[in-house]
Amino acid sequence: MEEAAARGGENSGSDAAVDGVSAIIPGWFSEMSPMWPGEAHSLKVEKILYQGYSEYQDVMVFQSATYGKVLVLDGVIQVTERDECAYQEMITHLPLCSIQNPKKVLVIGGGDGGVLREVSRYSSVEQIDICEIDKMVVEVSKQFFPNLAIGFEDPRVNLLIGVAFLKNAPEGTYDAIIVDSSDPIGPAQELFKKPFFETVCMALRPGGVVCTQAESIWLHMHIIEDIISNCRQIFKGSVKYAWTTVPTYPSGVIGFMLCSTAGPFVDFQHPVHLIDENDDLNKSMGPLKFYNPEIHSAAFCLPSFAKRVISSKAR
Ligand code: SPD
Repeated sequence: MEEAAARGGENSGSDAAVDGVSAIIPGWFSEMSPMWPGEAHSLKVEKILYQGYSEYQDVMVFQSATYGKVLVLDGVIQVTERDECAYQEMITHLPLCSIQNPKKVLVIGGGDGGVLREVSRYSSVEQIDICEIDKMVVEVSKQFFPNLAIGFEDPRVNLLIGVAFLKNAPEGTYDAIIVDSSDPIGPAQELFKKPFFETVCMALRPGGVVCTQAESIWLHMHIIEDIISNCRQIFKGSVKYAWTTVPTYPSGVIGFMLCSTAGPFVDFQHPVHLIDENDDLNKSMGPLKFYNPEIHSAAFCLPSFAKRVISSKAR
């Protein structure tokens, strides 16, 4: 955490200069990582609200000047109050609106509760299991991000802290699995590897769907190519890449890998459940801020440079 605080924050006295350019601005949080070398998006810090070390990672919450409260794990922004909707709504509704009446849903990661909040909108859902490795993330979210952690209040939610859960999940159980992970450095590394996708595939019912965080087309095409190649081997149904805009994530965009198992065909680009302003889904938890059926289909349209790489591999 000292490292993260040194990148910005009110305690930073550093004004290190590289080639005459101020590299670290006191009072700002600058997000640096080998996953996005040579760039750092910065947010002005009003106040650091929490800093702690869990068994797995550094956990920090700060009040930013323009994006509300910000949750940072190991120096990387996970959520800001202002733009979290663009990520949580898309990673949830892209898969769940692609199948009829999802009943059993598993969330892997997602300890802040934002994805649970979105899954809770579905009256067809009977069971929501969430498997999060780090209980500190859950506790910190409950303390500082009530609008995300509200997802834990749904009585259909079963919270499992730890890693073993998925391996023991009975075969063919879930209609949908949502993998809301951090980046593949640190605790989430395994969630980007082939054995993990094999386990996910086993846990899904025929024609079941998975949606997993799949990084940025601007920065991580090599990671995306690896994910697609693994998923093509493992998932015998559809394999598609979609993306959304999240201003506080590196490069301002992030993508999702959507796959279905052998069974009833899933046409991810054309949702079978059309949520609109008057939909029952929206009433109890307030209206959706980002997702709609048009943006669902548009999310699968890729810029040419990415289409050349991804469309040749996806199906
Ligand atoms: N580069 C950061 C990617 C973070 C993705 N996961 C965010 C978790 C939000 N529930």
